Amino acid sequence: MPDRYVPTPKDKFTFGLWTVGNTGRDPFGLPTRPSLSPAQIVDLLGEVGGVCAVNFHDNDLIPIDATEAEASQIKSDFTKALKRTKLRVAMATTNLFSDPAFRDGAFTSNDAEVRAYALQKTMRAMDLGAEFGAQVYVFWGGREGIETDGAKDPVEAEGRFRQAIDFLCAYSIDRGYDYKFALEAKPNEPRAHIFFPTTGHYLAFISTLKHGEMVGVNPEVAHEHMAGLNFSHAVAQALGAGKLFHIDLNDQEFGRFDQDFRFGSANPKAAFFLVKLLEDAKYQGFKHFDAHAYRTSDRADVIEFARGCMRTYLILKEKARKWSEDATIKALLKQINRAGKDLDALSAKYSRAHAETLLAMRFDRNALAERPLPYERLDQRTMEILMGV
Ligand code: GCO
Ligand code: MN
Ligand code: MN
Repeated sequence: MPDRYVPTPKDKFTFGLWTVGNTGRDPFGLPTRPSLSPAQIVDLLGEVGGVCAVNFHDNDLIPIDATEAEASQIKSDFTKALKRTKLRVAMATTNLFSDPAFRDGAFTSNDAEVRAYALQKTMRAMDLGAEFGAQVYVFWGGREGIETDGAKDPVEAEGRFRQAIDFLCAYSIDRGYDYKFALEAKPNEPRAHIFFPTTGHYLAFISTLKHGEMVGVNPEVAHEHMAGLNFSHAVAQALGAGKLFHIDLNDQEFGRFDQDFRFGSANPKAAFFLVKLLEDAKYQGFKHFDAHAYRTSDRADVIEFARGCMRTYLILKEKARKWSEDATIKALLKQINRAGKDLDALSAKYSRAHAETLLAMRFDRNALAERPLPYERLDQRTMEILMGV
């Protein structure tokens, strides 16, 4: 039987240079894998197979202190690797967190010169992304936060962040770039408290922007799980607002440090409902695996890691179809979702007549409370489908 879980570029799966290029360095230990050049990482992704595109931070591609000659050599090697592997660039972003200049944030820094430098660095990184055809521009404010609340006035910090995004939207428009901005929330790590800790915070923030129409969100599984939240609910809200511009797929044990695990490896049931949500909603954007292989992995295992992310997505996609077509599930859903056309028509739109009708209705609370809700059966059947029974 042919393998049904082989990805193709049409699946729009992407990886960042920093994901498969991760060297295994952590706060306690040195790298366990050699550092690869951008071109070598693209070649590795070519070997993985079926990947659509690659993403980068400005300094993943061009080191912060590279000379012009070095930069143009790197770009030319990178371009050749993209050609060789038939990969493209989907998303670009700015590294506003590694350099010590940004130790207290970038757009929300208390230092006007740091804020100006952050804008300059982002505009240059936007130019770089556009040069390679990136369509999405991600903003992850890793250092935009505090350890002690006395350090920053949070109202002022929010205002500074808004001003920066307004400025950069205008820059994108002025340069004729077709970027969609995607704001990525995270509650902590590396700061004790990062501003805009959840996707919901950013969704509310977007409505206050001058060019809110070009700004959406980039939710990440691990980040909502770090906050103890249901990721699918965050994604659903973004979908409902028409703001799911990008997504970072990975996995994360609840209550742990930022783990960036292979997609679906820690919470397969949550991953299943997420894939089902994205597929049901016909999400058309890029699906970026912002994850990295275990520190113990060698190159061959990194390739397995990347294949595993995509394979798990495709397996869960098939499971989602099975779930929707399953006779038991269908019957249960029918039982649970009690239709009421006339009632729905009443509440669909306010009119005084509708209000009067609702006010005059008599509800049998006891009967309502007695209607069966066999969610145990539903969940058990879900688990059996997932476990392949
Ligand atoms: C993290 C973040 C980053 C961002 C990346 C792109 O936890 O470190 O997820 O990987 O996604 O900087 O903006
Ligand atoms: Mn992350
Ligand atoms: Mn991310």
